[in-house]
Order: sequence, then structure tokens, then C-alpha cells
Amino acid sequence: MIKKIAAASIVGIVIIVSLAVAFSTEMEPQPEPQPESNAVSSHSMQGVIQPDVMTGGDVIMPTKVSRPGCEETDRCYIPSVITISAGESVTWVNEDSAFHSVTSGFYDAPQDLFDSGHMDPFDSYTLTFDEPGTIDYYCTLHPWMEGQVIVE
Ligand SMILES: [Cu+2]
Repeated sequence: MIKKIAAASIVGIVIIVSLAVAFSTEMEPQPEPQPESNAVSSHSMQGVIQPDVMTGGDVIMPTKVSRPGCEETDRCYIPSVITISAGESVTWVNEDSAFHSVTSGFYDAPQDLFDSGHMDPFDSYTLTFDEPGTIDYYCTLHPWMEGQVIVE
């Protein structure tokens, strides 16, 4: 009988301890994922979203790119490759009637540099690039949409 009670209380203690451990690890702030070594900035970039911008885009998302096909002619973002100097900005304008995003990396290999989030039709997104490098980006909603910023 005593052995049973002892066993039961040990099981109870083990459960309580493991719950406590699970809870405390859940509450601990997760370490920031370290970006892979890259010539580009090692910290996240803050972009600026502006609604209802009809013109003035350096790069546009044209109509109908929410269906595959634009990648065949490299016209998902126009131009799909833009070259700027360090310290300059790029403004994207969504000229499509669907949501799109400008997100660093590739669909199957995201890079934690920037993410416009879902851009409404005619939203613009502006980012300033301070460090030289080649930055790939894509649309989180349409993985075939890919573009590149080359910062010299
Ligand atoms: Cu898209």
C-alpha cells in the first residue's frame, strides 16, 4: 500500500515537474533566428506601406500575375531585377486587383529581412537598401512571383 502511494506520488511529481518545465520553456522568449551569413544587412528592414498610390513605382506588380505564367516571361514584377546604389530606395506598386507581397528570400527558402505583408491593390511599399548585395524576393501568395534587388 505504502509503495503504491509512494509510486503514485512520484508519478504525480514527475507530471507536475514536466508540466512546469513545459510551461516555463513556453514562456521563455525564443532566441531570434540568426540570419545566414550574407553580404546583405543582418537585421530586419522596415518598409513603408502607403495606400492608393497609383503611380511612382520603381517596380510594379502588373495585372493577372496571381495566376502562373508571368514567370515564363519574367514579368511577375516589372522589372524583375532592379539595380540601385546603396542608400537608395525601391518602391513597389501593386497594380493588380489581387493581393501581393514583397518578401525577402524565396518561397521555399524565406529570408528574414523584410516582408511587406499583403499589399492591397494600389498599395505601395518602399524599402531603403543601405548595404550592397543581391536580395531575392518573392510573393508569399504566388510562389512563382520572384524578383531581385541588386544594391551596388
Ligand atoms: Cu502575388
